[in-house]
Amino acid sequence: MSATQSDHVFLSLGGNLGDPADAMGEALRLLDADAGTEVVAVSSLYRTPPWGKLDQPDFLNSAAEIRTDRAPRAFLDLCLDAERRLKRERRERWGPRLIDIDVLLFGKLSLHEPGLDIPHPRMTERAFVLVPLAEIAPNLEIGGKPIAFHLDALDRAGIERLPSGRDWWKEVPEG
Ligand code: PH2
Ligand code: MG
Ligand code: MG
Repeated sequence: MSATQSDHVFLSLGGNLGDPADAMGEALRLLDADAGTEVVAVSSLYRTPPWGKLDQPDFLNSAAEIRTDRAPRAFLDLCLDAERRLKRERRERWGPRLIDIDVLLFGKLSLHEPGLDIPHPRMTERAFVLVPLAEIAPNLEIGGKPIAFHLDALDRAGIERLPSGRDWWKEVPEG
């Protein structure tokens, strides 16, 4: 992919240990600081019941729209670097803290490589992914169908939009 082409990328972020909002905010600021990568829009924060493994704390989730001229693999590496950096820093300073950054969509690309499955194959099954995503991209189509169509099929019980607004990630916590 050429360095001048800029792709719209959608991410899902989440965590349920320590201060996930702080970790997600820092991750988004790290991505935004990359030359050629810009955070275009971020959803509110959502408190979501755990999906899959139920006996764990509630998650905080959000979605973000990113513009990048990085190729998909290079962009994924940037996300993984941010994850690793946060996990490492947190472990050293205040104990474990989890953050997960998943690449949902990368422009209109369809990629199926080790570690890089785009569109994310399970994104339409997860309300904790689609609810925040629909806030920032209400007209998005996934697999040829509107995001609202996919949302209608999901159980959204217990998902709570927090009064964070959409600029929460810009605030650098004190201390
Ligand atoms: N992430 C998981 C497993 N379950 N549940 C919610 N609500 N939110 C998540 O981000 C999440 C989850 C593994 O990545
Ligand atoms: Mg995940
Ligand atoms: Mg992940």
